Amino acid sequence: MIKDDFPILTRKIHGKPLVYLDNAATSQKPQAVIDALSDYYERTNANVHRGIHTLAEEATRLYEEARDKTVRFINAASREEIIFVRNTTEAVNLVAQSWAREHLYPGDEIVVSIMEHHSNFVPWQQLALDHGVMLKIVDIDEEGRLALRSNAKVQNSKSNDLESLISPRTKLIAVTHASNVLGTINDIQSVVRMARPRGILTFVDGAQAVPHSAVDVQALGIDFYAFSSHKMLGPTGVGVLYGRKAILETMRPYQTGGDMIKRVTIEKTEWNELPWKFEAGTPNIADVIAFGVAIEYLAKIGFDVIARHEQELGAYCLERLRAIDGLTLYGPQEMQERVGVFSFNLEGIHAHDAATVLDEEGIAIRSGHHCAQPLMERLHVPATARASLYLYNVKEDVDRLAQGIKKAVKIFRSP
Ligand code: 7TS
Repeated sequence: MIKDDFPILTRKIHGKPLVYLDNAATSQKPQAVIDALSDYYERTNANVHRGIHTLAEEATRLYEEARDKTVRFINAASREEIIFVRNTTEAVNLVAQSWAREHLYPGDEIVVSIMEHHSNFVPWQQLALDHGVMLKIVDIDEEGRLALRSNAKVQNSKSNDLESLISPRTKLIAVTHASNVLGTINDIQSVVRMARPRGILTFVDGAQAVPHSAVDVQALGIDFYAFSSHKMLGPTGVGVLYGRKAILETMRPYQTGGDMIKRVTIEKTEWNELPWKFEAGTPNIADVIAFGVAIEYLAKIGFDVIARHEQELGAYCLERLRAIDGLTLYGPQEMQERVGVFSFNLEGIHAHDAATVLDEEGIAIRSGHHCAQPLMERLHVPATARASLYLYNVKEDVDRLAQGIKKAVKIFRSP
């Protein structure tokens, strides 16, 4: 059983076996990833890209091998296109600072969607405020799908679909691949088909997509892709920015200092080559290496197996949740259109109260605004409860969730 590879899943919480359903916040780590971290510090620890002693060479090789694994993982064209950062948030900020600041002018436009996590919203909003750039927001339809074209059924306004929002001044479309609240998988190829012929760049937030399915950045035809190691079995503190080489070459690093230079004189500095130009300072060596092990772990199981498991378990979860009286489920109602992220509200019960009852049952879910406040406003709710599945979850976890929710309903609705 996959579960057996994850030591934390044997824990008891309030005397009950842990059911971990907060995978959209962060995933748990298999023993192989945990071992990679301690192995590195026990056997290899040294700084990278400088020393010529054996440990330094070994650390550099392992660190750069993790980059090669990442190249294969998302099918980038070359290792120059893979930049290690701290997380998805930092990847967005890198592009906002290094690309957008230099390439956008007052009156230019950035299009984002209403379902973005704050990570892929606030940096663009702030840039827009500072530079006189306009931020346009694509709406969703009644099932939480991205409104791509004007014939999509948009509740509030028919003109807030992507096609209608694009103008000759649009320079960038930044959208999430999968929503951390609605679970919606967005049709990125259609977005790219609208963007590329018009010379508009695309930035895709892959934080919730990469853990669940094989992503091919070249097939998608996107310009930037960002994701976090910690949501796909790897350690915290590592994120990836994929950028098309031709674009990265036109960008100036926004963090400068050690490791990212070729030559420094008193008067000026020549940048290092890609990808190191964007990796200023000593990187997160141990965690990057362990991230490489997480990629290998996922690849060994295979995304066909992972996706099939999540689709089956997700369909079961949808069915169990829908059967609960007074439960409103957000996002697409068909499992094929979503990842295993289920946000819901229970009539008359605050999401935090539901989550507290579930915690007492040993079940970890998230409640709150999920760092997506514009979306909460759009859904007219202050918060939702959210259960999110991953490859180690099983049917019994979903059964425990359903029982826990029913218990919460009983407690809070009893007269
Ligand atoms: N983008 C999406 C779609 C996300 O779900 C998250 C994190 C991020 C970006 C930011 O990732 P980070 O690694 O930079 O923090 N989402 C969540 C969540 O849904 N609950 O906790 C974190």
